[in-house]
Amino acid sequence: MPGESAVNFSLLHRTCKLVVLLCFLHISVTVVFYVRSLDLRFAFVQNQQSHNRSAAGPPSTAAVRGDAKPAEGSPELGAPEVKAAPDLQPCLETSPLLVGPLRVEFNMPVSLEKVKKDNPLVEAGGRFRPSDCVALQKVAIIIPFRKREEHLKYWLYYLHPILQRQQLDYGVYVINQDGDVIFNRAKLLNVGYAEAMKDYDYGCFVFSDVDLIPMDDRNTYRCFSQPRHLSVSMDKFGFRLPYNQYFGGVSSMSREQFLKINGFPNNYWGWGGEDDDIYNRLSSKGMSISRATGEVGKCRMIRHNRDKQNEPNPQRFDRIAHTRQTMMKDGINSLTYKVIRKEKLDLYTMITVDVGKP
Ligand code: UDH
Ligand code: NGS
Repeated sequence: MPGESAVNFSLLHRTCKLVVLLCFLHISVTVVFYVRSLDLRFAFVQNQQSHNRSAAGPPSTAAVRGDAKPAEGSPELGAPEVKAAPDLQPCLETSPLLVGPLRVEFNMPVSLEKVKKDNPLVEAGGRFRPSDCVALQKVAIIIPFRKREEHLKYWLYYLHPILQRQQLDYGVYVINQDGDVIFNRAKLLNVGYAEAMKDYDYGCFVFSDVDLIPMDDRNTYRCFSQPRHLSVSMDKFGFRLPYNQYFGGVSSMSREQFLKINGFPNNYWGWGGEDDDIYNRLSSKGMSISRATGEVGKCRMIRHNRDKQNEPNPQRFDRIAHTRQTMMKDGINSLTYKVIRKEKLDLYTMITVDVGKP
């Protein structure tokens, strides 16, 4: 019927109009979202370029011009690297990113992939420097190492975020003793110093056992006007110093302080005494030990059994009795070793080294 077909046609016409309108709406919305996403991507790229070396934190943590105090210690330690970033101000003496006491435990599994994902601003070889201010010190962190992969994962997991919050220009060096001959902690530390100096103009050296984690980020891993003992109150000693001259675990020294004592002894094979020898060296050169308070200096040790080929050194008592006579002959000036491999890994530089045998 003609009337019925007219009604059908008008219904069809209206439906078509609605479909066209909906299509138009859909295309418009798609275009708007596309343009906005382009904007965002552009902004993100810009952000990456200006912050590609930044730690997460407030927008500006630099000192207000003229307010920044030089770092405690020699001018060389505090000298910011003006050449690298001429428009940046020195970082503040106390980083505003610090959070204080930290929960440290070792009962969860940790993977290097996760640590890498959690620390996107750490660069190859375990290098970092803040992007919004010039770090007050360039710090090489040296870890003596052999067959402690599990401990190293925890160390990297806890320390990278802490060191970034401390606004240090730092690099992590794991000095891996090759082979199975008896372990030599102090010689590995000397190797770490020598190898790190080939990489960058470090002015400060932190020497850390792989199994020690600070429990407070105010315990800054930097150098001071006197050599610093950083593992002040360890859980295994009931959060107290075992003895006043104790200088084991984690310590820091500026390049000048290290060179003044001719570095560390090379002839302590096996466990014990090398840290006491280092203490003797410092004290014989008129230096004293600086420490954070017991509260700020708290740290946890990852429990472990004695390693193979690191038995107590029977010669250690005799050696520490003669530090003053031997120290200027045995040290960084008499160091010999052979680098087997140097690998710039995502979270640290691993240097595998043949340190010889007794
Ligand atoms: N280290 C290694 N591999 C070794 C030996 C030592 O990586 O085979 C490194 C590591 O960084 C370690 C540091 O050297 O943290 C000091 O060695 P250590 O941990 O053996 O010294 P510590 O005084 O322990 O911590 C001594 C043995 C404790 C036995 C406890 C038994 N319950
Ligand atoms: C001393 C050792 C140090 C050692 C310290 C703590 O007796 O090397 O104990 O050891 N000195 C000598 O043996 C001469 S610890 O309890 O951490 O194993 O660092």
